Order: sequence, then C-alpha cells, then structure tokens
Amino acid sequence: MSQDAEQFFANLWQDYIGKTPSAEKVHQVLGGGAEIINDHVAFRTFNIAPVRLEKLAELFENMGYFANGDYHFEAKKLRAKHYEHANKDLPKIFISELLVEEFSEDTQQVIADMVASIDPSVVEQPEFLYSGTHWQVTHAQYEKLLEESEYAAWMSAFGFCANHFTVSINRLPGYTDIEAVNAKLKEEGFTLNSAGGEIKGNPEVYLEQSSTMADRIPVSFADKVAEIPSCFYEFAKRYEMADGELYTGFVAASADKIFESTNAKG
Ligand code: OOG
Ligand code: NI
Repeated sequence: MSQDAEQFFANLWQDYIGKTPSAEKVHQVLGGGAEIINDHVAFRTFNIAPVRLEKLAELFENMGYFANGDYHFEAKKLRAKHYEHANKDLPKIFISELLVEEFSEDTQQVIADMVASIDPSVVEQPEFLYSGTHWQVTHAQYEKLLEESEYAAWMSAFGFCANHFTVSINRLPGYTDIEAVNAKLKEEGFTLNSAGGEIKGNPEVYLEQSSTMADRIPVSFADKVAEIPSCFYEFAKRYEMADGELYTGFVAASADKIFESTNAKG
C-alpha cells in the first residue's frame, strides 16, 4: 500500500472511531484484535460545487482509484458511484451525493448556506474527507431537514467523514458466511439494520450485505447538544461471477436499504 494511502486511511479510521464507539468493538468481536480487511468505505456529499461527488472522487483518483459503477436512488433523491484500486488490500470507495435541486426551497437554502461556508481550497486536500462540518445548524434546522431527507439531516450534523467502514467477510478469518457474522454480532448485543431483511442481496446478485444500526452520540448544534445517530459498520460477502472473478460492484436495491442504517431506531 502506498505510504500516502496508508496514512490517509489510518487518519480516516481515527476520525470514524471517534464518532462510532462500537467500531472498535466490532473489530474485537470479529477479529479478536487481528487486522481486518475492509471491503469499502462510504462517503456522503451534496451535488453542489465545490463538494460534488466527482470533485471528492478526484482525491481518490490522485491515490490511484478508478470509477467502476453508477447507481441511482430515485426515492431518496441520491446518486452514487464506486471506485476501485488495483491494490486489492485497499478498500473500494462508495460516494453518494444528494440531488439538492429536488428538495423544497427551504431545504435548498439551508444546504446552500452550509456549502457556502466551505473554503473551496480545503476541498483539494485529502484531509477534507474527514473534516466534518464547516457550518453550524440549529437543532430545529436538523429536525426540519429530517422531515424531507434523513441523509440531508445527517450531513448537516456530521459533514464530511467516513459514513461507514465495511468488513470484507471474504477476507475475515474464521467466517465463511454472513449468517454467522450476523449471529455473532447479535449475540454480542449489536442491533442490525433489518430494513429489507437483515441480509441484503444474495448469491445471484453476487453480493450479500448487512450492517449495524448507527451508534448514537451527542452532537453540539448551534443552540444545544442532542444525541442522534452517527455512523455504522457494514459487512459484505462477495461471490464469484462466471469468469471466476469476485464481483466488485454494488447492488442499488441493497444499498437503498443500507442508507437507512443512520435512521433513528424504532
Ligand atoms: C451508503 C449506503 C450504501 C452500500 O454498501 O451499498 C452502501 C450510505 O449509507 O451512505 O454503503
Ligand atoms: Ni456500504
């Protein structure tokens, strides 16, 4: 792994575990402290300059990543792309962006104001990808965004960071199937995202995925501190295609449900 990419992912991980206390426990429970290989890391953004999906992707392209899949989520008003690296020890990258123009004028204005507070020059640096928020919204604004888009509300509270890391079950010693991973996590007290069933996908689409529900952490809004869902952990098992290669893409119908891992529980 190149020195730069290695340092980048180490920094990204430190930022992520600060928001996701259960992530280290996931590693302990599944890996017993041994190194875990991640299948992918996911990021969220808005389709507004200077933070458009393709702009953030440039930071990964500079590390040697290339685009290899496009996805659309009509109901959630999102689009996404995934990026891969020739070095199979590096996680794939899944980046989605909110289609801001499809929301109400009020929501568009709140988002435009958030994005306007970003100094465009900082978007050129890889550290931008774990720089968090560059604005402050009130708790009432957060709740208002929640009514239209859970994704927009999450972005207003957490900004730019890894939304989740994903354990590669294919490369996890001691496990071969996702059912056993899920059973172990539940035995240890984790709550799994059950939207569309605990296991999303199947061998016919060459990908099975599950995820925890996001941790809840206190967030400082402009006016008060409130506990809200932060980030989660995902688990992925990939299957070989007819050519004997493991599928490297994503499955839109499954991803649509994974997004709901940051919804408030119950
Ligand atoms: C991304 C949800 C989709 C996957 O692996 O299909 C996803 C998100 O919640 O930001 O991660
Ligand atoms: Ni994912």
